[in-house]
Amino acid sequence: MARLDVIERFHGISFPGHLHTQDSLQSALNFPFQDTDIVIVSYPKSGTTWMQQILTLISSRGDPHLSQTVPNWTRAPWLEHYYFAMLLEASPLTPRVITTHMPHHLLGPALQRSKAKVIYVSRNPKDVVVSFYHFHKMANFFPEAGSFQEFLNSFLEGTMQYGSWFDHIKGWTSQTGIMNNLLHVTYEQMTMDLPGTIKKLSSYLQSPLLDHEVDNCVKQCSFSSMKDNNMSNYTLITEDILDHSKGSFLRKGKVGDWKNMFTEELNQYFDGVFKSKMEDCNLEFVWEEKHKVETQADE
Ligand code: PPS
Repeated sequence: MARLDVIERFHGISFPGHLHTQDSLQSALNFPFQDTDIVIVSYPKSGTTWMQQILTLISSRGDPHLSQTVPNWTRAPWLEHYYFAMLLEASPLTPRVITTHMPHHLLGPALQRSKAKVIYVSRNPKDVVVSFYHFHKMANFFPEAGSFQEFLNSFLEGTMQYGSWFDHIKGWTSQTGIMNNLLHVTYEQMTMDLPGTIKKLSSYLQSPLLDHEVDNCVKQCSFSSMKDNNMSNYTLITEDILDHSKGSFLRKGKVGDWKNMFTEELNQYFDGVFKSKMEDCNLEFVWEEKHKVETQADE
């Protein structure tokens, strides 16, 4: 099933037909979650693969074997992909780790029927859109990216594949305090304090790790180690689907790379749209390392 040019429209959102069918999307909404399930929820390019790696390592108590022998999509398969059932069967992790990019208004009801633990991963949307733009250039199952400005417009309008970033983050994070089994972790927290984030996650999952186990997780979850690992760097995907000559899945792995793509004008435009779309959201974002912000303010 290549279907590289197919787009599936589902509840007003576009999904790549290479990975999704109407049946697989509908099955995701009816999935019988188990109370022991761990569910990674993210908008694309927010640190999903990184979280899959971290949860694999927590589950293995720092032992690298599974993270080095089983691809990330089998360890923590995507709920809405058409081959989900087959991969879930093959996944070696217990408890099961399931990944999804679905928005809350679609997946919330299925999750409510269980006590599955949800980990919502978010990232500065400016870095998300830059990462997604580069990924569109190498992934043959997405439409042409066009110019960065065109891509950014579509991101801000919420018309690109996987829908609106704004609806996604507001939908899921508005559940903090309502769903008592939801933990919100940011890409920036993982960057600033990976050992601390791993400890927090392992406690949330009621599987606290010893210090040396945390150290082993950190080693296997570093950008360089994941980039060198065929089981997390997507090089197993053939060229007709991911054109590796046009980029790397693990591209830069940096906080603030958006500054290399945004002009001052685009930045102001983005900030204006962000302000109006996030007016009804009181999340406090820390998207830069604190000392760096202070240093810049001092300059
Ligand atoms: S996807 O397609 O939705 O599954 O993509 P996702 O995994 O959410 O996001 C890919 C970006 O995450 C970066 N990444 C990391 N950054 C730092 N450290 C580690 N270990 C790491 N693993 C993945 C990856 O490089 C992509 O970001 P960019 O900015 O493009 O480099």
